[in-house]
Amino acid sequence: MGGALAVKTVTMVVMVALCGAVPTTSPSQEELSKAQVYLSQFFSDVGVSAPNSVWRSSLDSFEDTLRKMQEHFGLEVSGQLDASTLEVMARPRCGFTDVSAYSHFDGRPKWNKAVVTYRIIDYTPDLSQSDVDATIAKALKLYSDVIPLDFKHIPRGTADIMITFKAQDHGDFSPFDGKNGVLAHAFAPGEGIGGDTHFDEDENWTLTPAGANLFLVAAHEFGHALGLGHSKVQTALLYPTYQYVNTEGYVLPDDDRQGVQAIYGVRAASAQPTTKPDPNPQPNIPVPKPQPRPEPNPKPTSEPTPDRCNRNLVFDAATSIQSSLYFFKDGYFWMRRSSWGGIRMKKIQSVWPGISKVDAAYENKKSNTVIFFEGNHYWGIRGNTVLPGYPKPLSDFGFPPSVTKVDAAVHVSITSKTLLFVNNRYWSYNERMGRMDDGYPKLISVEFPGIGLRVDAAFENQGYLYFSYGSSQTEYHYARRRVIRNLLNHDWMDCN
Ligand code: TQI
Ligand code: ZN
Ligand code: ZN
Repeated sequence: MGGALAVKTVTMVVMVALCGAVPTTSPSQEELSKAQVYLSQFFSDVGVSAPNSVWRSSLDSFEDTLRKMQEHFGLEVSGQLDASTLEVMARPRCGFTDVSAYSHFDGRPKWNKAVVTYRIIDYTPDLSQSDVDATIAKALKLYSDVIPLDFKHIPRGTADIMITFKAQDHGDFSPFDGKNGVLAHAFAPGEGIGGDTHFDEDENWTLTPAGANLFLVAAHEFGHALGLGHSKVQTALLYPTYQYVNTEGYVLPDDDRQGVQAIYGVRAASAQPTTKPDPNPQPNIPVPKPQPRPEPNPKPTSEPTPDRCNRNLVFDAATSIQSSLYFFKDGYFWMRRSSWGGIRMKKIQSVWPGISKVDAAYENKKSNTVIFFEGNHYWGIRGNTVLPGYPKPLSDFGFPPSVTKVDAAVHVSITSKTLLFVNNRYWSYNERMGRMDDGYPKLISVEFPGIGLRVDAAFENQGYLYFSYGSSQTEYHYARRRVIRNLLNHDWMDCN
């Protein structure tokens, strides 16, 4: 067994914004010690000790760490354990921090076929082609050894899993970021880009503990390409930090095996590899009945697609996502890149399986998260991935039960608040505190005179807010609280 050598943390983003609030209590001795435990768990490495920290009292550093924590959550930076600080500490930590086991993507997308094809479109110069071929095959075999699915290599044409090595922008919505950072990504099972697995060519791909080990990264990505989300078990392959382990005789860790067998079932014993008996006998995972899921891709001919060049175009929703603008309409979206123009249309389901329509959307650039609302629930999205734990009911966001649909949403960067429009009123959500602001809803026409009575899509672009109602739009300067100009939705669509 190889010992764990290099441990490298790769893009672990912790979401803390959308947790429910809990009742407050008054500070006590017990709370003080709980606060100490909390700070040491979550903020121990955040505070930078001053050079003279050796002789500073422990109370000083407690207060300093507390200040960091208060700053992080947008609380008053008092260094004191006040009621609102205790309240935040008592909140459940959301996102990737609460650890228990494997996860699946929302809607549990899977391959509904016994043979999944893959094609290696281009290679990395870091390794020989035959090493890449063998490594990819070996990484896929980890899964086909334990589930009733076979992988077939095809040298040309369209395969289910298209594999590439490319740097930077490579034609999807997630450009790579140069050496380190993101190493690779994979799309959940589905038509088109579904299952495709991209490796960042700017990495130093290796078959050793140094650099990015292609076998381990590919094995992790193929887990995603088969429908696994991240696991909370530290020893799992799908745990979201990279840790080199000996790849010799490597078998799929228990947690990942259970996760993938829960989707596809268990490969019959006769087909199990005979060379290395499984040291951990397989518990009988109940194989779930195939779940009713939306058709992956209904006949393209029967479906009218929205016409972006209609001057009366009404949007369902709009948002920025990184440096692009996304406009949603009838289950489709148009992506407009701010850098080089050009507009592409896609079906929402093809990128974010399980989401058929978007009523409202906003981007929180700080947490690198996009929220989509549909009907009475919402999803958290990062890149092409639906975050675990979604969808959630609108009530989790702090809406009263009377709100069953959000018309539009926009995050205002300068205030870190998100405006959420419902009928003729809007709410304000404090992203730093993770809760709705008091005193809302307010009337749109009173607080934003000139933008109309309602809003059905809103977005921020280049420092301006855009409020769309029907086919028209107002460009608005938030700080100056005034309308700059009126335009049409159509004006964004590069028509004439
Ligand atoms: N790529 C990320 C990953 O595959 C992409 C990603 C971020 C993602 N969030 C996601 C994919 C949520 C699915 C679901 O996790 S990565 C590791 C690990 C990466 C990371 O380049 O950061 C590995 C690739 F686990 F070590 F962090 C491979 Cl093994
Ligand atoms: Zn990609
Ligand atoms: Zn991953």
